[in-house]
Amino acid sequence: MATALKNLSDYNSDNLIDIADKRFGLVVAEWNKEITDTLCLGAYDTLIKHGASPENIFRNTVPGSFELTLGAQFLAQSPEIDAVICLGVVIKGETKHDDYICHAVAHGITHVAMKYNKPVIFGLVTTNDEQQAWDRAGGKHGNKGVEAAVAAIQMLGF
Ligand code: DLZ
Repeated sequence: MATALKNLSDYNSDNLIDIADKRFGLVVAEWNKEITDTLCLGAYDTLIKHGASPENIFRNTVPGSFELTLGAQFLAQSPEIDAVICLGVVIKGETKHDDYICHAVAHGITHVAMKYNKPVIFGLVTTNDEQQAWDRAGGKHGNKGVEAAVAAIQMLGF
């Protein structure tokens, strides 16, 4: 996770597998859209940088992070998709809604990964405020979308 000492986008690309023939499903929440679009771009650019073909990257949107699980399931059940990357931003509000959403998504996408036996990556930025989210979407803590894409590639090579 992001800390002041570790930039999310620092990673060692030496051992990543060739992903030229791999197909990726991106599920992107529209809530906090400007930030999730930036996460998505980070993930997309990283997949391309490591050899994925644009036609093998399928971007789908869902209304909010809570829907990431079902979106992930729609994609993961397809034999055409090798890995799914879920991207969302949940910002703490006055109530505990963020807790419920984050726990549901963490449980949900873990279940999808186990059910379909393929990588389903948790690219959910969970912060106290909007600035902290931007810090993790191309800001001082890197881009969580980049990290999510690298995690997908690493798991494909597991
Ligand atoms: C309702 C809601 C709230 C309050 N906050 C967020 C948020 O910070 N980030 C996010 O991605 N989605 C939020 N949502 C929407 C829920 O994820 C979901 O889309 C709705 O509750 C409909 O199921």
